Amino acid sequence: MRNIKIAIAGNPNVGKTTLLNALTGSRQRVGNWPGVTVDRIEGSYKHDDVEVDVTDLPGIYSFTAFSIDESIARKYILKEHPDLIVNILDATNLERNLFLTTQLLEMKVPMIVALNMTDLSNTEEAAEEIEIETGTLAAIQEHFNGKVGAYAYLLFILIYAPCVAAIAAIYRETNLRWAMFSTVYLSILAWVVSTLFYQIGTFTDNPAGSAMWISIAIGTLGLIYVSLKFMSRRMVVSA
Ligand SMILES: Nc1nc2c(ncn2[C@@H]2O[C@H](COP(=O)(O)OP(=O)(O)OP(=O)(O)O)[C@@H](O)[C@H]2O)c(=O)[nH]1
Ligand SMILES: [Mg+2]
Repeated sequence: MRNIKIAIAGNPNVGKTTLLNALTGSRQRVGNWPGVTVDRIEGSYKHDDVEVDVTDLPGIYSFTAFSIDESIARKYILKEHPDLIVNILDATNLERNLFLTTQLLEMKVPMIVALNMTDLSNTEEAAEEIEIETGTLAAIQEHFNGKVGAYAYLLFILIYAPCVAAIAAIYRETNLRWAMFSTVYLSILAWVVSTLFYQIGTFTDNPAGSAMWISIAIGTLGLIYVSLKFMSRRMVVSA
């Protein structure tokens, strides 16, 4: 029977032991922190008529500093001559992970580069793109529960109080009362419109709650209408 040796290499905490366990059916310890595997772990499985020995190396960032983990990994690759290296990369941290890949390439051993953690990469990339913490993005996703919430929030932002410069301009062109009125009026209108949008959009999730909020929003709109009518009559009378 033919025998081949595979070494799994990569940064700490990228899923090397998880792959070894999946391939060989062993139950080595995996954990969501770096340095879970500090020694090399071996396992084997059969594929057709080939016996495959898999070695899970300790997680390292490079071969430049001489820590014990790095020397275990380096010695293994240079002395045991694996037939193949499987270099696992954390897809959410490609730049850092690829540094080790360049050093592995220089060792001239056939290599497969495998992208792991691809299920996490969307959130993390999106968070990086708009320069916020991943946790913030997760919180936004949780609180906005989908598209309806996000659109409702957009509506609110679009309508609500004008910025300070615009309020100042209104004040200059008219008077303080009118500036204050438009600020309060637009904020309430923004709340009414976004609430109506959100509650109608998610009505089936909680019909009773939505019906209550829709009535409150329509009631508020009615109240604004009545008070505007009342105020305009008073203005006409006083004029
Ligand atoms: N979300 C996600 N988690 C993964 C994936 N692969 C592994 N994990 C988790 O990532 C953590 C680290 O996995 P390990 O297999 O211990 O990683 P390792 O590379 O052996 O880590 P060290 O031994 O510390 O170098 C564990 O909690 C795994 O369950 C993946 O594709 N997606
Ligand atoms: Mg491990």
